[in-house]
Amino acid sequence: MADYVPKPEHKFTFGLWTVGSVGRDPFGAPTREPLSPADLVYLLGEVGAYGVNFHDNDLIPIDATPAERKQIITDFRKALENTGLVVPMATTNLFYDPVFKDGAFTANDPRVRAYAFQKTLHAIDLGVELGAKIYVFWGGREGTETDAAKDPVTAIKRTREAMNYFCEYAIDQGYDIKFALEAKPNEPRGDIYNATTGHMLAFIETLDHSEMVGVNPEVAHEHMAGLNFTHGVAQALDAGKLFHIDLNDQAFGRYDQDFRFAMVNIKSAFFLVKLLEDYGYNGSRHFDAHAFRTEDYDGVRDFARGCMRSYLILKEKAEQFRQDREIQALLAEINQDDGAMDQFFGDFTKEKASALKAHPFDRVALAGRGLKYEKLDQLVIELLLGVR
Ligand code: GCO
Ligand code: MN
Ligand code: MN
Repeated sequence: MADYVPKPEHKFTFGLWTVGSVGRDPFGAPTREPLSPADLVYLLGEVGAYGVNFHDNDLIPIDATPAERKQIITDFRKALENTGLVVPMATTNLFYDPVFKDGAFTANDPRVRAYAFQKTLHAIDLGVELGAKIYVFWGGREGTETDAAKDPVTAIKRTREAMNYFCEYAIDQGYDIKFALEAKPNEPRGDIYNATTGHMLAFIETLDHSEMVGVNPEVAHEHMAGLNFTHGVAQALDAGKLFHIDLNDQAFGRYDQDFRFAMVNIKSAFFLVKLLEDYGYNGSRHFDAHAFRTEDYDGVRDFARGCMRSYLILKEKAEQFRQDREIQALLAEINQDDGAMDQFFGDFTKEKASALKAHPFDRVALAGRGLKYEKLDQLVIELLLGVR
């Protein structure tokens, strides 16, 4: 049995805002004292993470003086050097400050939109300066509580204009960076545009530089929409668009929980890890979650270690699934193919279509075959429960 120790090749990353969460919620004040960005890097170094990601204002407060900015960056860089952590991803905070109460790129006020562009340009520069190769766009405020207030087509057009602009900016600066769009259906807005990973994938194809833009799907966000996260990720993988991923957990039908990875839905977490490993996803495994409000910083360490450990355990389970003779025999049986139908598939030809139209099928016999999925699924459950 493996020791489940995180290693750099696992590319486990955390945001400053995740382990740095002070336990505030809509009903209660912080339960933990804030730590500096440098201290958070040391904490992540201690638990064995590979990288740290940040929003511009997680690192540099929105009203910091140039001297403060310089000092923070110096301390942060030193912490990175001392711990060996890297910064694979950066992003912009376009949701916290009251100026963004009506959104950033989709705000109705053109001055707010221009300010959001300006803030993003500076934040991209900051991310690149610290080594980020992936830049995430999460439009938490890009939505509305009432469709009386904003034309949804205009909102999409404004988002497109923004993404086209930032792609051109990155090209113009010669930055080695790709953009990853993160969907969420609601929270903090009543409804957020481009609500799911599927929406984002379709939207990306309308961009001028779609090759520079992919997705950053998040477990909790798709679960909030009642969707199968693994299927959304599969679609992104198939499209070559899985640039980043936000791992956490979320009970269906609840508020935005940001729980420790695999804490609630072990089975769907298993199929997700299996998918990522089967298809050789080689981007960051980023945990966008935070410790319970009940915890002190030891609890935060337990939380961070737990995210990575559960991922590695599930990775081992995925390997066990591949090695399990009974499971593999069932899969072989389920997917049996004598090649007799090959003549009808592949590229369309008139002849193939005529032959197919004339072919006799025993529909009743086909329908009558039991597929053994019950047996297969029970084997998966037993594997996950540790009795195989
Ligand atoms: C959320 C989002 C954010 C984003 C982050 C990085 O629900 O608050 O998941 O945590 O991932 O802003 O873009
Ligand atoms: Mn989230
Ligand atoms: Mn996220």
